[in-house]
Amino acid sequence: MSLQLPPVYPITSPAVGRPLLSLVEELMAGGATLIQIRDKQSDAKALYDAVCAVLKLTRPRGARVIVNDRADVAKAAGADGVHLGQDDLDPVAARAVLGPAAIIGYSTHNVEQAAAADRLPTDYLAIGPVFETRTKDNPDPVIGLEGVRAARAVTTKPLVAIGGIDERQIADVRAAGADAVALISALYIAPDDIAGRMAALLALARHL
Ligand code: 3NM
Repeated sequence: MSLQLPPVYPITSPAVGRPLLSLVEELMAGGATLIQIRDKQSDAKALYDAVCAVLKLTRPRGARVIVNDRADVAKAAGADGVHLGQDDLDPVAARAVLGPAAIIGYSTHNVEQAAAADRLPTDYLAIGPVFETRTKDNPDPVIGLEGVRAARAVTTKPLVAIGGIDERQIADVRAAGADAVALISALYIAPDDIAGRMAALLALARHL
């Protein structure tokens, strides 16, 4: 059965300046059921320790945890899956590491990559950046809503739109064919009320 994505897929960021565990706690309080741990700075040991601590928090609540980039860390920690970039371990190799039950997500940045990714052992594809983003270093060119539509046309896999998305564009992005929106900065504009923000964005996306 294909993966059922929640309409809002939050990604953590060390830049928020809140401890990771409190961030995850707030995202769950706001209704998050799938959370990606993204930390480009930490080494494997620190990331492993962080993911293990996150899993202790999420397991009793049933939220699933996806580790950005590192299939080895996801496997060792017992996370639910990995989100791979184009320069990470390729999805075939990651599937060999993680086994059939793990969730493997894969970033694509244009229609050619999305079409190629459709044939790989991935559970969902991400497409972006849809809009300008200041969160990612060296982002690929902005693809716009047209890029989301083009990706939708070449894959039946669950599709996550990412990059510069906030409440103003969720409806358009979903209408262009995205099953979910992955968000970073839109979630953390009010660092004291991440739960409230998560809940508001989820309610908005659910009622479209
Ligand atoms: N990946 P924000 S854009 C992590 O294009 C990431 O694949 C992208 O953050 C891609 O919601 C991006 O703050 C940054 O723009 C998303």
